[in-house]
Amino acid sequence: MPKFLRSRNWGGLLFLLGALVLAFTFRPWSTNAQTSSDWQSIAAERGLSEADMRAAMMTYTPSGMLDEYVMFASGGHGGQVLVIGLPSMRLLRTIAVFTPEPWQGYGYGVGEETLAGGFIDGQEITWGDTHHPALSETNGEYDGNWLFVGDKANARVAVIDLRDFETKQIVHNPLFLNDHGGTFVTQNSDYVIEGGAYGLPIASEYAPLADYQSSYRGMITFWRFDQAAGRIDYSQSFALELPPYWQDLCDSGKLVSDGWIFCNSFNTEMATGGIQAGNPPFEAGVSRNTTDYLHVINLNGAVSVFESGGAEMVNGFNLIRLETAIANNLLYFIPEPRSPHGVDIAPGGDYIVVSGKLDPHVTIYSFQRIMDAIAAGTSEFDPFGVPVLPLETTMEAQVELGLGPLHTQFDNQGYAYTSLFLDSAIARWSLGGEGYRPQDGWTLQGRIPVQYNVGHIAAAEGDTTSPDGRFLLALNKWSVDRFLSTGPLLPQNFQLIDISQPGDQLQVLYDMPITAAEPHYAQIIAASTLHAWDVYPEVGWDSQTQAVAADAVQPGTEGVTRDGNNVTVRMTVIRSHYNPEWVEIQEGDHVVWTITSLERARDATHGFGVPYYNINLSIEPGESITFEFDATRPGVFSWYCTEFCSALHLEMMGYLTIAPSR
Ligand code: K7E
Ligand code: CUA
Repeated sequence: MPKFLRSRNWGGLLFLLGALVLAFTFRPWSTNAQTSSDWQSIAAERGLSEADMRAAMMTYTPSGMLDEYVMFASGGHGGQVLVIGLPSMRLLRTIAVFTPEPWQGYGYGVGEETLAGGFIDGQEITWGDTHHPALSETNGEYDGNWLFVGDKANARVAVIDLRDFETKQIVHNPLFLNDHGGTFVTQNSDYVIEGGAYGLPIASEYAPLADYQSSYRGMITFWRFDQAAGRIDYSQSFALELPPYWQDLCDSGKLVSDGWIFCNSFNTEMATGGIQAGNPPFEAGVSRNTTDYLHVINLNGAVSVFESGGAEMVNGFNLIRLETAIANNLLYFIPEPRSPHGVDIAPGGDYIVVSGKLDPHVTIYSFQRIMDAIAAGTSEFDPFGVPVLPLETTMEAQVELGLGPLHTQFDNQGYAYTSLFLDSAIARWSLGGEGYRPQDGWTLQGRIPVQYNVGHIAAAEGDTTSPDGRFLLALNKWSVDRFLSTGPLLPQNFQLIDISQPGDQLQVLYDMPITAAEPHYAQIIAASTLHAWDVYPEVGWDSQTQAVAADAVQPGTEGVTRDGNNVTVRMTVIRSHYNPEWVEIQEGDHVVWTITSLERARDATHGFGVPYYNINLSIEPGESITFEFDATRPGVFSWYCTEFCSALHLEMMGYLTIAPSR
């Protein structure tokens, strides 16, 4: 029998159910009252337990009722972000980030400039691997303004504007070609942090693997975010050179630890693989050591060094060299057991939790103890001269949780939650520190199985200084038998878990298949903090600049004009027609085409799909879009509206005729 059914709260719930049944049964005004036998027979027919019915009541969201939370989940190598409502687990929208996406018109007439910001040395890249989304923060609380997300594949960072849920900027640090520990923000979003991943020669120039120690390096990038502009300021951003260990995940200090960054690492062995040459494979070579290094980085100090000219310009980007970092006390290491993955800062900023994939414990470091150890000095250094602080004096506690601990989240009751990849479970444990649960100490409180092989977990407002508790999401890598088979490629499984009850009472409430590559991480924000626009604020809006476009088309000024081979099309759109409906041009023309939506009604979006020329726009109410193309193929092209916008939507079309040149 599940724990939950034995709990005291079940009695309360039964009472509530009973009361509801009575209320419905005796509603004199009701013409189709539900009886208790209806409830019971439906449950019996479908084989639902009382716990199932509780889960349904906690998640079921009738038509018209809105969700309390919004979750932003990365979309893995689908290169996008998924927006999901909680507790209903309804997919609200996808946000195209690193990958063109036709519904949003992203890469098919709009967003080209944004996507091009992420091309590397002119190389067109049309996919990304989003791992860690980060909501912008003010004073350590999500403020609902911006979302950042990193691309592990190509070491890029994107900025998404949460007024219209669109990607506005993609940046790439030309010194490095992969990342993982990104994105994380400082508590006022001054910096967006992008930690490196696998060791590489700086700027990915050629160096043989035999020269790994001398020529390869690790890296962390601090992207300066300009809140007023809503953009990363490339010139004020800088990177820090690190030894060629594999930096894994990072988290940003907060409150007492504001201004410090923590990254775990692996491969302090500096293994270079080579299974084909008889060497141990990476998986073995990288896990030989019993400890790797927690990186403790003094960001405030690094900013001072950068501002006083301590960075070098390398390949067009500001880089603080490793020697400079060591000389200015910017970098310290602390041993962390074993093959670590995941570093998470407690809500008070006072504890740092590290998991070791091959260690059944989580290790908790105290920020105060780390500061004391730095002040005391050390006589130990890594091979690159980085000071190594002792594990014994900086560690606050270790808690044994189970096999394969990865990632930790926090709630409002002084509990922490850690995913157990190998055990396919979530462990709840108490933070024994002051302000958390000193009465319980640092102890395991309970575990709940999840299906299966959980990676990250995300708690409601979980990365803020004041998490909400209530809900925790398990981002499971494997779904195996949870859903009907759709062939050999299976979805991931998101499971929503109720964490509102104390001790070992935890319940899985909902399973949601995710069919858009592998989400790695998610953040969950109270829906009331978001202030998305219903429609663009004014007619003629340019969503790139978030202001009225200078070239927006005024009604009455529509038409097609020509200057030599350059054709300008000025078009408006409103239900259910385009104006003009004919665009007659010549082969060889270069066309600049602006479409302005005159719509002010919510949800009155129009599309603009043109065959052959690979153009498809989403023109949202008030939006103005300008795109260009070369009329290379003569013929007749019927464009049409791709959104079913009105009863006469099918009539919403027009003809582009391109006469052959002679
Ligand atoms: Cu999948 Cu954070 Cu990239 Cu762990 S990461 S699971
Ligand atoms: Cu406009 Cu359909």
